[in-house]
Formats: sequence, C-alpha cells, structure tokens
Amino acid sequence: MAVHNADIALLLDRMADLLEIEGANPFRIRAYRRAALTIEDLPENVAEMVAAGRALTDLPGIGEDLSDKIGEIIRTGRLRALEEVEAHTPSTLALLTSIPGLGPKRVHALHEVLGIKSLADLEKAARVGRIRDVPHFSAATEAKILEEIEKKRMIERRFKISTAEDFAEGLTRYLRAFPDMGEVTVAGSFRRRRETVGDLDILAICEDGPAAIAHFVAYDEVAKVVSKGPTRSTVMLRAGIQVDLRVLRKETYGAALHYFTGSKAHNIAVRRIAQARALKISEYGIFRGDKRTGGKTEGEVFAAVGLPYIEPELREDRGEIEAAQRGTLPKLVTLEDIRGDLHAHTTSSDGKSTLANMAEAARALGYEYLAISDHSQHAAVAHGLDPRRLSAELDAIDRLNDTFDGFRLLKSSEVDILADGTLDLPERMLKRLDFTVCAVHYRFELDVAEQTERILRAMDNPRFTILAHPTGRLLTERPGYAIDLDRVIEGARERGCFLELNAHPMRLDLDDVHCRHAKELGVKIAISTDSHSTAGLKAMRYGIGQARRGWIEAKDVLNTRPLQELMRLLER
Ligand code: DGT
Ligand code: CA
Ligand code: CA
Repeated sequence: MAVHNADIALLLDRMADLLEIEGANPFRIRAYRRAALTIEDLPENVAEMVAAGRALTDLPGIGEDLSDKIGEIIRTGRLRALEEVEAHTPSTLALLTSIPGLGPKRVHALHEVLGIKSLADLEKAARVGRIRDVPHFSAATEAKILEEIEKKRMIERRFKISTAEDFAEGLTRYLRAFPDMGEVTVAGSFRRRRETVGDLDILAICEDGPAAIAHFVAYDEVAKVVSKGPTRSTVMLRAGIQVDLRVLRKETYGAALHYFTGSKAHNIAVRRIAQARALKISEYGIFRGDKRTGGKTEGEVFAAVGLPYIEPELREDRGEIEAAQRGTLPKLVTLEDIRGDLHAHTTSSDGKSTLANMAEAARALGYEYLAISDHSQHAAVAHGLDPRRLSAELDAIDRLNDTFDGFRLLKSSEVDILADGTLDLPERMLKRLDFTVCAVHYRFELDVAEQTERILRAMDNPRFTILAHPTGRLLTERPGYAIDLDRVIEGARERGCFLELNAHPMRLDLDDVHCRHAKELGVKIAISTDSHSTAGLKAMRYGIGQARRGWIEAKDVLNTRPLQELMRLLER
C-alpha cells in the first residue's frame, strides 16, 4: 500500500492536537506540527525517499525521533505513540475542537478547569455561565460557543437532498401502491430543491383519508408515529427523518400543493396580494367571502393573484413575485439543456471507473463531451497525476477520441491551487490541456483575505479556466473555508474565468445566492458532477436544482453550449 505524504501529515497533526489537549510540552507539540507541515508541503513522496535510502533528518524540523516515527507510519500505516495518547484521551474531548473557535489549547483549559469531557458537558457549562470565568474566555466567547453548538445541531438535523430523495422514492412508491391512491407528491423544501431538507412533506390524493393514513403508518421503515388523524399524520423513519403526510381531495390539491411547497415567505407574500384583492388563499382553496372559487391546480392559485406560474425553485420571496408581475421571470435551465460534463475523474487518480467506461457512460447520457479532470500531483491522497502520468492520460484520450463520432473527451485536470496561488502543473503541461478546473484542497485555515488573495492570484494565470467547488464546504459535515465570494466572482469577471457549480449532492457549491450573483455579473458557470464513477454522472440533476434556485438560465451555463461554442468560450 502506497503511503502518501498527506497520510503522514494527518497522523502527525492529530498527535499535535491530542498532545495540546493534554497540555503536553509546547516544544513537543510544535515539533509535530512543524513536521506535519514539512511533509505536507514536500514536493516528493516521503515513502519513496526512504525506500531510496535517503535520510529524513535532512528535512527541516525532522530529527531522529520524528524520522523513526515517520518510518513507522510508512512501514505499518500506524503510529503507536498516537494510539497510546488516544487511549487515555476521551474521544469526545477531541471532538470539541470541531467547534469553531475552540482550538486544542482552549479545550485543554476547559478540561483542566471545569472537567469538561464532551459536547454535552460544554453546552451545560455554557448555559449556566461557567465558561466566562475560565482564563482567556469571556461572556462573548461563551455566547459564541452556544451559538456554534446550536449551528452544529441545525446542520446535523438536516439531510442532503440526495438522502431525502432516497427515502422519498421508497415511501412514495409504497404509497402509490395503495388501491384508490391518486397523485402523490413530495412538497416542501424538497420540491423547491433546497440543498438540504429538514423533513419531508408529502401530499396524497385519496377519497378515504383514514385508510390512506393507516397504510402510511404501516410502512415498515416507520420507527415512531408522532401524530395520527383522519387526514394527516407525522411519523419518524428509522433513519431519523421526519415525514408529514396530508391526504386531500382532488378539489383542494392545487391550493394544498402551493401552501405546502412554500416557502413560508413566498406564501405570505402571495396571500398579501390576495387580501388586497379581497380574496383569501389557504391550503383549502381560494375563497371570496364564504364562496370557494378555486384551488384545484397551482395555476389557479397564481391566476387568482394575477401571476403566471412560478417554478417551485424560485419560491423564496427573493424577487420572484415582482419578476412575475413584470413578466421577467427567468426561463430556468433544465437537465435536457445539458450537453456535457466538465469535471470527472477516472481510475488514474481517485475515480472508480476507467477512462473508457466514463466515456461510454457520458455517451449513453447523450452528451457531446466529457472533460476528464483527474487530480494533479499535489493531491497525493487522491493519487494526483504528475506530468509523466498526465501525459500518458492525454495520449490515451487522443487514442479514444479517434474512435468517436459526435462525442469528444476533453483534456483537463483538477489542478491544485498551491498555498502561494501558483498552479500545481508546469506550463508545458497546462498548455496541452483544453482547459483547467482549479481547486483549493489544503490550507483551509487561511483567513478570508489570504484565501481570497490566493485564489485571485491563481486566476491571474492565463491557464486558469474554472474555479472548482468555490468554498470547499461539505453539506451537513463541514463549512467551507473563509473566502470573499463576491470578490472572487468579480475577479473571475475581470479575468474571463468561470465558476463551477459542483453538482455533487455533498457539495452543491456554489450556493443559490452566489449563482445568482455570478449571473448578474455575467460570469458563466459550469454545472459539473465531479464524478468519481460512471454512476456519479447522474448527479447532474442536483446541480440543475441548485442552479434553478439561483435563477440560472441555459445561456448562463457553459455546458449547455455545443462543443464548438464551448471551446471558444473556454479560450480566455
Ligand atoms: P424544511 O423542512 O426545513 O427543509 O423546509 P420546508 O420549507 O419544507 O418547511 P416545513 O416542512 O416546515 O413546511 C412546509 C411548508 O409548509 C413550508 O415551506 C410552507 C408551509 N408552511 C409551514 N408553516 C407555515 C406557516 O406558518 N405559514 C405559512 N404561510 N406557510 C407555512
Ligand atoms: Ca419540509
Ligand atoms: Ca414539515
């Protein structure tokens, strides 16, 4: 098994964290941190250096002891010293460092002074105001800690849209199988294609409410029935996702669908217009006085307030009602508009499918092009390609392209943006590519000015084409690095670069708000799946949902263009 520099750096850094939590000798902690940095930034593979008989003690900050420990990691993939420290540090304590603003040093202090061992201990102490008295803490940091715990909880309580989709599909299939069941629709944030979903709101048409509800609560994934009435019920699925079901009659379906699709802000705005017209719109229908005047379709709801149909993704009261009134609603991009994918990996780096299989899968989707963008060398954990391996990949692409008609593999690379803003490939390689997808994969801890500057400096390189997953966030797992996206979008406009909307359901990065900002500044986006297998190509639909939430039209997207036009656009 190949040991990458990043693997070694990770273990050394973890050791430093734990030692710091324990309150160990600062020199010892610093030695581990420095060694981790040295190894991470090394342009060559440490394991290969050792294999070639070269002494690691020649590297800055690495003495005999650390050299032995690194040797142990290379040989065994483990570090016994770390395992010993782990054995006597509660793992819940190490987890506290995931709260922004709580570094290992502060966690150590909280442990020492208040005996805090877990997130629960921390929250309790903060709530009763005991943290402010610990040296180097204040009432403000205490409030900030509570806020971060709350934020963490919020993030964890939501589900990625792909997860929600998975559960929704199984459940709606089950509901539709019930005799006499009419239309079954998932409304709420799911229908608005939000990147994460709090709970599922399902609407079903059925004349026999109680029977439909009985069928619903009998679903084998139901862990708990929270509430149950003749036409509505709330359950908790085993996976921890909550589902609300409402059973309706045909006549009220449109009004209910509009109401439960939301958002709440959009609903309130629509109902305000209705009131001005002496109408009342509720989940049960459209009423003038006591007389019901409609509500069978959503179209009737919008028509009642003098509006054309508004797509669910736009319903956030972010200007869609005004745009509808003026007749300037965007014509949102659809999956059918997409002609290719501009970010994909193969087995050459960290993908699971071969080059030939990826090409075949893209052709099966009816695409005109697929860009192969395996990692560059700095991304050692992802088996990044050095110039020699990249060169071989580009040759393989040429050979395959000779066999295609009406389809082309594009030559790209997911090029690491190095800490100083340079690109991780030499010019002689960059110029052989059709375009680049450039990404930040390390040094997430830079402050907002430094990180923004790093990216803008990278964009100064005329070979920089598309900024991959601009914030690096992982939905429900980690926030992005600090970055001034507005400046980055402006910088892309000035330099003729583009931004990616990474369609992977874990990323969906750019978010909707910044998609819209990019569009307003005329910066085109690439909706790309960042596929690591042939199956990954199907994630395009999530990116489309996010783009639609950002008011994006086909003309704002690079990969809705036919190949020739795309190639012209990608020329900076
Ligand atoms: P979520 O579940 O947090 O991802 O977001 P939603 O939008 O699905 O919210 P949810 O499940 O609480 O409610 C579903 C929809 O029901 C919501 O989008 C709009 C509507 N709704 C809920 N509560 C209210 C309310 O108090 N007023 C109005 N006008 N609409 C509401
Ligand atoms: Ca919901
Ligand atoms: Ca709900």
